[in-house]
Formats: sequence, C-alpha cells, structure tokens
Amino acid sequence: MKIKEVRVIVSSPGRNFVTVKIITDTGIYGLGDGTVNGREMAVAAYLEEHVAPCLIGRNAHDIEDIWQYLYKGVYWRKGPITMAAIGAVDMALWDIKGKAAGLPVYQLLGGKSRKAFTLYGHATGNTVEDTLENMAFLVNQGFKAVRLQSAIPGLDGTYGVLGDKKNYFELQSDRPLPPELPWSTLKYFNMIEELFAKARERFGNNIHLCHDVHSRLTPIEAGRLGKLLEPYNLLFLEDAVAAENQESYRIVRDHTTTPQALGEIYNTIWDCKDLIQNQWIDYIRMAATHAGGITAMRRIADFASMYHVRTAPHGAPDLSPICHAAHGHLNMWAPNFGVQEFVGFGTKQSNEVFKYDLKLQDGMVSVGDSPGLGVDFDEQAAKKYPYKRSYLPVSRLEDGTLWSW
Ligand code: EZ4
Ligand code: CO
Repeated sequence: MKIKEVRVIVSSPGRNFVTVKIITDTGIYGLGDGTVNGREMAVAAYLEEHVAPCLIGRNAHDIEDIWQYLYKGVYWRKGPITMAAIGAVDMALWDIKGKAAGLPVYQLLGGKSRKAFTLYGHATGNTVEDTLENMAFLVNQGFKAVRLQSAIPGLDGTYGVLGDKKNYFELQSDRPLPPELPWSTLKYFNMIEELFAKARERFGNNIHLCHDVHSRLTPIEAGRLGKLLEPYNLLFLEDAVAAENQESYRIVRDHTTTPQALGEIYNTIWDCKDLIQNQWIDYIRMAATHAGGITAMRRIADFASMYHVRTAPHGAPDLSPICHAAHGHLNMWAPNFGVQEFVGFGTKQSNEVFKYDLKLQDGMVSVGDSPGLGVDFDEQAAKKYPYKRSYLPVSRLEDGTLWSW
C-alpha cells in the first residue's frame, strides 16, 4: 500500500488547524492533526517542503520505520514543529492501517481497557460565584471531574477567563498581535483557596477537582499552593511550574501531597523522563499532535505506567478533532489512563469540516467502531474558512516583566 499523495490543509473553522491527508494507491486515506497554536504555517511549510516529498512511494504500513525516519533520519531531532509534523503523519498512518484492517485504532493498540473514558470539563468565571455556577452546569450534565479557574481580583484579565469577550482563546483576528495579560502571584494566592473551599462546600466530596496554574509559580510557591489546597483533595494541580529543568519538581514534591500533572507543551519522552522516573509527577498530559503521534504517546504511556504515572492528554480546542479522536483511541486502550481534558467537540464551524465517531454521555466519552480513527475532513467545507493569523497571549508582571503564560 504505497503513499501516493500528501496534502497539507490549513483552515480556520473557528480557529486555525493544520490537517494532513495521506492518500495511498489503494484509495484508502488517513488524516492527522499538526496544529501548533500561533505557529501553524511553520508546521505546514515543514510538512509540504520537507516531509511530503520523502513519503511518496513508501509503504503506508511502515508506521514505525517512517516515525524513525522523520525523527532520527533528519539529524535535527525534537522541537515542537518537527514533532507536530511527525505527529500529523503518524496519526494519518494509524488511520490508514485501521481502515485497511477494518478495525478501530484502539483495537490495533491492544483493545479496550474500559467501557468509556472520563473527562474533566472547564469551569471558569469572572468571580468565584460565576465559576461555581459554571461548575453546576457541568455537574448537572453528569461531569465527574471539573477544572476550576477564576479571575483574580485586582488584575485586569486572567488566564482562561475572558469574561464577556469569549469563553476561550479563540482567534484574535481583530487583534493581530499577541494580547498581553497581567500576572501577580500575590493576588492569585489571595483568591485561590476560596475557590476550592467554596467548591467543596457547595458540591461535596464526590467530584474530582483540578486546577491549571499555567506555569506561573516557582517551585517553592507551587509547594505552598499544593499544601494550601490539600484539604480540598484535588485530582491534580496542572503546570504549577515551568519544568524545562525537571529537577524543579523535586522541590514541589518534597512539600505537598497534592498530585501534580504536567506535559501539554512537551514534545518527546525526554522532556518528561526524569519527572516520570523519579515519580515527581502523577499525570502526564502530552498530546498526540505535539508529542509525535500515537506511536510516541503509546511509548510514553507504557513508560509512565512503570512509575504509577497516569495519562491525562491535553484536550484544548487548539487541537483539531483528529487529535481528540487519536486521544480517544489511546484512552480506550491505555491501562494507565487517568482522565481526559475536555473543552467541547469543536464549534459549529469546525463540525462542518470535521466528523468524528465519539459519543459524550454523563461526562464520559465512548469511541465508536469505525475503522481507523473514525474521523473525516471535508476539504470543500474547509475552503470556506481560510487561515487567519492568530496568537496566544503573553503574560507580564505588573511592572512589565515578561512572565510564563
Ligand atoms: O493554554 O491550549 O490545559 N489546557 C491549557 C490550554 C492551553 C492552550 C494553549 O495552546 O492550558 O488552555
Ligand atoms: Co493546561
């Protein structure tokens, strides 16, 4: 089964997505997601100019060899753009293999480990009360886990809370440069305990709570936060500290029993090797798109399972439905699956372009029996939504110092 054509389509049905379509000489095609939010055209150029020509004529069944060829073979290993390009190709090849076998990808991975997989929804608000109202909305739909984020009093704008502007960081086509948001660790600490104390007061102890710190703290501050939140029994604290230096998490671990989740911006197993091996974290949050596809995610899950680390894939809307579907198959298989982040199955516009075989019920998702990834992509519909330059925000301290976003 030879690869005949590799198409790279950048479209913007509500937000930008980089989609790869690999077509074989049998007519079977596969789809992959290569979206890197704010750097989409870099991945598209990498794929079109450097990757696609090397794939033509190869056997689409050789997933592992093609992965190694694109990783080791290029000499320049790793990095978000390279790994997203590999991720997109890898997903498309698993999709093809599943279609050729007449089996959903989770069957190729080893079959189902569970009936459905659990999600955590996002509840955000401009005040603690607003956030809890949004949590009630999710709880009423049957969600078993919720991530809570609330605006920080005294700061004009907080990560994940856009007030009446939008409920997520969607396209900023009207603001062509990255928006800037202020940060104050002091003011954050004045708000955060109340959010979780009130959530437990109102919703009791039979629901999982999570929180995303978005890498704003130092290790010792993260230790303090974890300790402060211990009475509220979080499922995990996400991205408490930017851990390019993985050793940083030793400090966090030494000071709190609040479980730690990390990894949505990581690209390879090497970014989390020490974190996992030293058991400094509890959940690994890498995404199939950004970590080099299903092949890489499977290897990371198996490695993590040796250290009691569970998977909790990134589920932001800046991953396309193809990546969400890839996560669905991985989540059905992974014996050490933990929880899946969920912000929705896309918008009205993206649902015109992408189709997927996933069903949401009571805060859990089941994956259908469609062969491959069970996704489809309507190229004609995508043409209606051309690429629009867009950026993620940046974060600054109140004195203007650039901070982690
Ligand atoms: O900031 O997807 O856990 N989810 C997140 C997301 C990320 C965006 C950035 O690409 O942190 O909201
Ligand atoms: Co996050």
